[in-house]
Amino acid sequence: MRRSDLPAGFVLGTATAAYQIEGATQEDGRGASIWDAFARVPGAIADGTTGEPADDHYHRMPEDVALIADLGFDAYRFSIAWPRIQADGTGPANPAGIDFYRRLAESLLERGVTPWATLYHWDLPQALEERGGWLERDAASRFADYAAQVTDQLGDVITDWITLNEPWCSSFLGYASGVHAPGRNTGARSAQAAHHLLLGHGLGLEAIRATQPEARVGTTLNLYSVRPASDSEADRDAARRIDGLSNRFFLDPVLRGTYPEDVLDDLGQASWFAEHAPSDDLRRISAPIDFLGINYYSRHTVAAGAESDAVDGPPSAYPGSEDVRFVRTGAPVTEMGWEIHPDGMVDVLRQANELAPGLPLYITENGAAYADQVDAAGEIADPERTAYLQTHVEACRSAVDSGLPLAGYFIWSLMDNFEWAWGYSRRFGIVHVDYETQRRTVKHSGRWVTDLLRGEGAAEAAAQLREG
Ligand code: IFM
Repeated sequence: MRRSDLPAGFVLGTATAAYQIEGATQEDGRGASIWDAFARVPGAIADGTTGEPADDHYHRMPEDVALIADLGFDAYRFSIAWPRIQADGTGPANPAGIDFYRRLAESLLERGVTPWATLYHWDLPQALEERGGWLERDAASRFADYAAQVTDQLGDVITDWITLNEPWCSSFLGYASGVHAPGRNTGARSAQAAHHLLLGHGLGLEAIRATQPEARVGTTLNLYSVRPASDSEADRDAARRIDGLSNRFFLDPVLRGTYPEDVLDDLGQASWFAEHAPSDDLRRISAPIDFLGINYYSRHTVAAGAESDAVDGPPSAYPGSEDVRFVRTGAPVTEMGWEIHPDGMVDVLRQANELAPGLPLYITENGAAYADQVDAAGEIADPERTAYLQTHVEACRSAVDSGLPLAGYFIWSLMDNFEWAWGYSRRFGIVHVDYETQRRTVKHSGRWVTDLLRGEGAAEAAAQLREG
């Protein structure tokens, strides 16, 4: 696989998110987010850690930008921490918060790397959660106000904007299973949070178009390739439900301006949506976007029948569809237990393209967690991650060759970081972070990426340069 196998102009980038890397959670006027509060709840995070200091990126940003540029990436997708801009989710933008992201964007541009900014990667200001969070319609208006201020003040240095990252996680992991912040168990009401998030996308999009007409704006959904474990009617219905809640419940409103009725029925939410999600909301949610971002990691194989550990585990993230099992197929999995299935990436790209033919698509996240070991020489050999990335880049090529409008691919993640409910116990980076010293070391997968981006031997030459 060579870079020249992909079309000219195909964007190759890497991604992170604010809470996962920045640290400095109480500096320069940053307010508390739902993740600051949730991480302090005993038992919420597997290893008992928080996003402090994470990768200390807030203080090491210049070094990290140099790393991104040296690795050879075209683009860097980061997120803006809402509580750095508005400590309590309202009011004028905090100049120190704006200044940090301006310096980040300018440093990237100086090194020839295009900044891509996500406005909401899960860090809702805690003050807004205390007013009901995403279960309240007002959160959407607050988000639009925040988006308008950020794009107004940073629109001269950032052109590519993503409104939301993975609203499925924010709504169903945050408000149904509660394994993510804010850790609430509201059952099918979590679908109302999803509507308010999507409305936030629609209102935010309008606000960005008004402040920065030349911006390229999209949103990012986490999509799964879903298939039934057998051809039985019950298993096919299970697949319909999981495809419905994970994929169609977000794709349809954004790309077609409708909610899938079967999913509203599964959720028992048809009457709430009839009353509270008027056609005007859907008109805004489905306003034209410049691209769709897709985060793809894995395939789900599902069967009828409840999970055996459902009684002891957290409430389902699939309210109304609790009678569905996620089947282990025996195919290789990453340390997250996620099945590796590169062809599924082409499936989800095709699914999106069928709804909006020709709309540019970007894989805004793809990557793998493995239990990396640092050897005696300080090297991190991670052949499984390299194979994962290589097969998914090859899947990009297949997608392009089959005529799908895939325009770019971002690796999750630049460096090891705070993996939400898993804390620091899962490593996704192509750069290793020693959390004791904050030393960054490029893993073998990172060298493979540099060779892909710049040609064979580039990684070795760069390493020699670094060593002086
Ligand atoms: O770390 C997350 C990221 O924040 C959102 N997408 C999935 C990644 C891996 O779980």
